[in-house]
Amino acid sequence: MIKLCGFALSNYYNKVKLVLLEKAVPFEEQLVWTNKTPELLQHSPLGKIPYIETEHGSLCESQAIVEYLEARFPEHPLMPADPYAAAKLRELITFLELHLEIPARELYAEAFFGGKVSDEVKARVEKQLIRNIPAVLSLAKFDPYVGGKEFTLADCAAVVHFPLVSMATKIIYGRDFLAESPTRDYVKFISERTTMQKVNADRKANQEMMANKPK
Ligand SMILES: N[C@@H](CCC(=O)N[C@@H](CS)C(=O)NCC(=O)O)C(=O)O
Repeated sequence: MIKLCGFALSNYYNKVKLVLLEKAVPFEEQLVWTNKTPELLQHSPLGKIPYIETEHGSLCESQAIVEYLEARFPEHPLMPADPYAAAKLRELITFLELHLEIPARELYAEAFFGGKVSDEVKARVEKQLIRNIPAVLSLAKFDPYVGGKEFTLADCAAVVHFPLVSMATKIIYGRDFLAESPTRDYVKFISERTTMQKVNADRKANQEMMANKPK
């Protein structure tokens, strides 16, 4: 059985978990924090979560994982068969992660974890986000799903990344950079799915556990 390793507060963990739930793939979860233990580094060389364990070995990087799941469990497809349509969704996922979530991630230490981010970093990230957000939104369809008429892997990424970008920019710059976009209604709509309700309930429980975790 697939074992999903990491913690449920993580957006990338939840992207993979949502894919597993949507595809109705049986899986178990193992709580792994990101302390850089030799064991974690063996599965994930940069010590990041999530990773999965399969009967063939482990696999990290959420996009590699979900593409593997999609190929290995063809039931309940989350990607179209048409190569161009599938590539357009991969393009969208790349924009959502490489050009939106990853720049915003530099703010999380201060926005969510009680740390401090320098004014220089804040100014650089602000510039990147102001340039990149219209590009991401130009590719997103919200019709009603982020890539068009069907629920796909792109939704499993978008629904976990948009809220973090909104919250982080609101906290750091006093303004939600996605406020003028359809992302808020979209996240609400996707959050009605029973699969996403489970992801969110587990995330909240993990957040409480993390708050009480010895440092
Ligand atoms: N590109 C990675 C990103 C994963 C990632 O950044 N995970 C975070 C948790 S949300 C993490 O492990 N952070 C700890 C670290 O970077 O040391 C993926 O898609 O899986």
